Order: sequence, then C-alpha cells, then structure tokens
Amino acid sequence: MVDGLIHQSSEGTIVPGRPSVEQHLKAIDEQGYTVVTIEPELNRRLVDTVRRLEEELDVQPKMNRAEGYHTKRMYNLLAKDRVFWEMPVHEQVLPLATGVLDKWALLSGTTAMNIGPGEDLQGMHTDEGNITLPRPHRAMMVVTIWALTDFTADNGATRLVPGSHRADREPRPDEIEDAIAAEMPAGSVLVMHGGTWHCGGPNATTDQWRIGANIQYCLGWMRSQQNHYVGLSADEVAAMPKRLQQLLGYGLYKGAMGHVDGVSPGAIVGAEATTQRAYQYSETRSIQGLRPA
Ligand SMILES: O=C(O)CCC(=O)C(=O)O
Repeated sequence: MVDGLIHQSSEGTIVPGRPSVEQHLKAIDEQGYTVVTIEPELNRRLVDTVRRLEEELDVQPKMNRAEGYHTKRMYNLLAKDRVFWEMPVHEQVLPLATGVLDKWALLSGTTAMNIGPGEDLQGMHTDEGNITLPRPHRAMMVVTIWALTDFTADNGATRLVPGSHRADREPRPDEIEDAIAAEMPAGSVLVMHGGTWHCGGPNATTDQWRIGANIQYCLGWMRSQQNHYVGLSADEVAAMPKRLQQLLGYGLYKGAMGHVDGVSPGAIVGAEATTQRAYQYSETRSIQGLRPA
C-alpha cells in the first residue's frame, strides 16, 4: 500500500492518491474505516520506545483472551514516554476523530499491543460494546490502530468487517466470516468508526512480533475507557500542549461539564492553558449567547 491511501476494499482494490479529510470521513461513514500514513521518523521513535519500555518494565502477556496469551500490552502510554504525546494530536489522525465525533471529543485510551508468535484471534468486538444503546447509532468512539511494524495476515494484522458499523448488533467473538485483514506497512494508521467490528488477528508466524497501538477517542460527555485523571501526574499534564490537555478532559465540555468546584480540572492541576471557570458563557443577563461557540 502507498502513502495516504484509503484502505483496500473487500475486493482488494486500492484507492490511489492522497485523499482529503472529507474523503477519509466519507470512507469511514460508508465502510467504517480508512487508513492514513504518518512520518517514518515518528514511527521509528514510537516503535523503538515501545520495545525499550517492554524491556525496562518487563511487560508480560496478561493471560486472558481479550488481552492475549502471547501479546504484550501497555496502557496509559502518555505517562510512560513523551513521544506518545505526539499520537493523539497527530495532524493526520485528530481531524478524522473530531470529524466523526465533534470538536469536544476526548481521548479515551492509549494502548500498545505487541502480538507475538502463536497468539490466537483476539475475539471480534467493538470498542463501543459497553454502550447500552440500540445499534446502529452514531459513532460514540473512534478507534485508531497504528501499525508500528508491518501488519500482515500472517502476523496478526487487525481483522475488521467492512460496513459493520451499520450492523444492528455487536458481533460474537468468533464471528469472522466477513472479516478482512488490515494488511498495512509500518507507519499506517487504521481509523475506524467505534461501531466497526474488529479484533487483533492470530499470529501464525514463528518469529514475528506485530507491534500496534490503539489511540482511542470518545464523545466529550462519555466516560473514557482509561482514566487519565489519576493515570497522569499534575506536572506531566501541566507540561502538555493545550490540545492534548483538552483531549484528556482538563478543559470543560461545552464550558460546563466536568468542573471541579466551579473551575476546570486544568485549574486544579496548574495547567494554565486549560484553566477556565465554569459557565463563563452565561455571564450576561442577556438571553443572547447563552451557549459557547
Ligand atoms: O491489536 C489489534 O489489532 C486490535 C486490538 C483491539 O481491538 C483491542 O485490544 O481492543
């Protein structure tokens, strides 16, 4: 696959060129996913850091089907190394997440998944599976799977079912009949509607580790999958760029939701960029402008 292509269709055709944000959003709307490409230099730093941290932290498989028996997983990446700060705000990726959700979207989680030889199919699921609303519904989450090494059908490439974001139910774990393997070279990012059926693939190789990362977003009023408020130190948050602080929920949703005693969480941890008082938009007796832009 070449730089910037929308992912191959189920027939294997490839859309050439460098699609615009609108074309990517159309692809996500129609087929449930698209693929963008990041800079090889960033990809190298990310994969080197994952490998180094796995050694330093002695990361071992968590020994259950969801997390794997031959898969090394690390959560809470932003607290582990600042190179990961570049992922949630990446200019190829964030506009797609906010385009599908909205500008108030939050970061829901950051996870590295290194699928080792002998791993089984993870089990088909969606990241919206805990949401108790009748399907199909609008995207509540956006899932981005970063291929930090080459993803192949043999070494555990993510499996996904095109069009399944429109299905009226969640998948069964072994329901893989219509799944395709998201084969993509290192440096590609699969961007999916949160309702798209997917899972980590089985790794049939004897010697290849497939390193991916899931950078996941959700609507601004939802509970995120991973809890960043206690997962990150106040000093680390204060050192982050404003957009990342906002994605972590240190600002206020629509100027009101998420406040702590009348101020944003950013004010509590000393993060100047997201220091804000709640309800500032209503500081007028006029009925005009009651809502923030
Ligand atoms: O590793 C992958 O390709 C997908 C992992 C996944 O979907 C998950 O852990 O929820």
